[in-house]
Amino acid sequence: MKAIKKQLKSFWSILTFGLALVALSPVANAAIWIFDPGLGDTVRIDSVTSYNTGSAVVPIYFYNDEPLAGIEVTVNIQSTNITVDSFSWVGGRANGAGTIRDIEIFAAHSVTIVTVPLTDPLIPAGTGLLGKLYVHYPTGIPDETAFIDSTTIVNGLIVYQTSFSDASASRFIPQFRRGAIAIRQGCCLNRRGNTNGDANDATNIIDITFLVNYFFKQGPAPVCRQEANVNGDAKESVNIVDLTFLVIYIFKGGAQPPLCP
Ligand SMILES: [Ca+2]
Ligand SMILES: [Ca+2]
Ligand SMILES: [Ca+2]
Repeated sequence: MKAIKKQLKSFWSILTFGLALVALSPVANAAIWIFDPGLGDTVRIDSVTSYNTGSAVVPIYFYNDEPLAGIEVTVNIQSTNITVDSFSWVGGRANGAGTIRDIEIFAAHSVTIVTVPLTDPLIPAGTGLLGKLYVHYPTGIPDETAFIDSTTIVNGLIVYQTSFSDASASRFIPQFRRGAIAIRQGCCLNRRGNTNGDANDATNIIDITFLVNYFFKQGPAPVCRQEANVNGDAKESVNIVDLTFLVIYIFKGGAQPPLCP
């Protein structure tokens, strides 16, 4: 992530310079806003549930039926509990080597994502991932559902919104499908120990394997922190101590994991 951030900083300086030139240009002053020239292009924010892990990852998708010379997406999370950390283009459709990518974070809960291909081809018509938004929140807050909308308003004025630029640099506003982050406490059922979160709440060797993969093989994180905090320590820490607790319980007849909080 550090390398990406460093890269972004240099991209941002190039982009700022480019935007300054555009602002000074008389041609750009006649900036053309047009209606979507083809079928309805779309930006779609996914909806995710986070079980008190303190973080969430929200995929953002886009559809375009003509090649694009630029994408600007503003994402505004309607909760003061949730803070934007970063945005990753990895695995997305606008991740080409010749593409400027940048993010600008406003007021912790709002971020604008800008991407501009510098070299041909432009972002081709298609559908798929733009990238993933990383956020965090304090653990232990009451359940809430925070909608993720577009547009950042500063002092009553719309400052940033969502737009696409077509091949002739004309901007238009795509359809926007808002998403949500649901924060829920109630993920832990009966006793702790179901680290892989299976639907039967079973605690067995598969949960040991799941923790081993998470700690040592970059496997997915447990979705429920309280289930993965197998020894039930007060800080809800998930670490090697929990793995050891589970191994002793399953293979050596050790103590049962404690009840959920
Ligand atoms: Ca359980
Ligand atoms: Ca399990
Ligand atoms: Ca623990």
